[in-house]
Amino acid sequence: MRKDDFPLLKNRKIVYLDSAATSQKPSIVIEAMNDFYTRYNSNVHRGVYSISEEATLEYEKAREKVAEFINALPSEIIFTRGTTESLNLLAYSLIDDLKENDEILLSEMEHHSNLVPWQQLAKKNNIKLKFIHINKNGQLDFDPNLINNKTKIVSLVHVSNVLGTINDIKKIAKEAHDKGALFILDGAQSVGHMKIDVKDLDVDFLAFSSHKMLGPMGIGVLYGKSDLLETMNPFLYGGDMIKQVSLYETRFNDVPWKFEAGTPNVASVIGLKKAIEYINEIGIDDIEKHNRKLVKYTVEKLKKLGIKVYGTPKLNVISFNIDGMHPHDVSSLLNQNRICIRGGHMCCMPLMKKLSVNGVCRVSFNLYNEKKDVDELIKALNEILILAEKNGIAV
Ligand code: C6P
Repeated sequence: MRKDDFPLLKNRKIVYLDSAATSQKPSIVIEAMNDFYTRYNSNVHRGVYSISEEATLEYEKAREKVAEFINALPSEIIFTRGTTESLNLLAYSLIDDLKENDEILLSEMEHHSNLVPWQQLAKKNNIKLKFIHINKNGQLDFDPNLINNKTKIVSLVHVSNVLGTINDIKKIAKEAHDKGALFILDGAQSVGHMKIDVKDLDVDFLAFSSHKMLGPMGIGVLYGKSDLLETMNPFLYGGDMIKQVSLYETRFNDVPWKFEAGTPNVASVIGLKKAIEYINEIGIDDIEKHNRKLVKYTVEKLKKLGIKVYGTPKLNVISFNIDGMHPHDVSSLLNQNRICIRGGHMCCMPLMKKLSVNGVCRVSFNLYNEKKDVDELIKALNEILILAEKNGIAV
């Protein structure tokens, strides 16, 4: 699907299978950022001269584009550095709403960025962390009794970056709301890969990163329901997030700017807008279908080779191991065939513990991948298996 739109994939003779870490960027994204720096580079919300007004206009148009993409209002879109910063923003801003013995519900499949910030908050305020376990199919074993009237926050990943599981968010978000808890969604691996409608899912907050959905690095989004953002405290203080400042007092700006202190990453915001336009042009449903087909095809091929696949991957990512071989060794051997995959703990150490492994090998896709890429991977893995057998490594 339109591999030629991605200059890196044309310039380097590689099989790129690490899009869950970061996706490649189409040339229109790169060109839009170049255009900003060569034609109207200036700060936003400050200058009254033409190029600054142009930059502000493009920056705010990008906010509208992001909002439309997830069915939100522009005022509900906060630009951050990425999913990690969006989740940290929440953990800092919500700290005063949590008191001793309140509970936060997470799951065993969370990325460290949806675990460590809550651990820190829990330690500070003596809050209890609880976890939804996963079953042997790699799915959440959700028991509604895990949420009670002490639960203040439920924060879950949408699509696991290890197992490729798609969690039933609507069901758990409803349960959280019925018991008066907030629901936060980590959409790092789902936004840009499947249709996301925050109203339909009824999540209170959604965090995601531009660089995993064909956009530039260094920019991400926090969506929040308007009424919640209005009452929350800012996370960072400084320029642009204020309305009025005296020596001892500050009146904060309106949302979303209240949460965007300092000079933002304007070029990347503009790049993200182009990435969304590109995704819209191809069609999110077609992208999802394409990636699901590739996942199914790959899982079948891996299983035929006798390779252990973890969970029941559905979207974008597949994790596996070759018995007796460290994932880093498998990744290095694949690299000798110009195949790029990720090997290691995937920033999910508790999940690795649950799977009783130190790490996994992970392949992940985006719309530019083809069956041909999978065939090259399978051929190389087959050679690794033969080599392992020759060297007496248990396979
Ligand atoms: N996962 C991976 O290779 P940032 O780094 O802030 O853009 O995204 C953090 C993050 C949060 N949640 C999930 C589910 C994620 O997958 C990630 C990033 C990458 O799996 C890098 S560790």
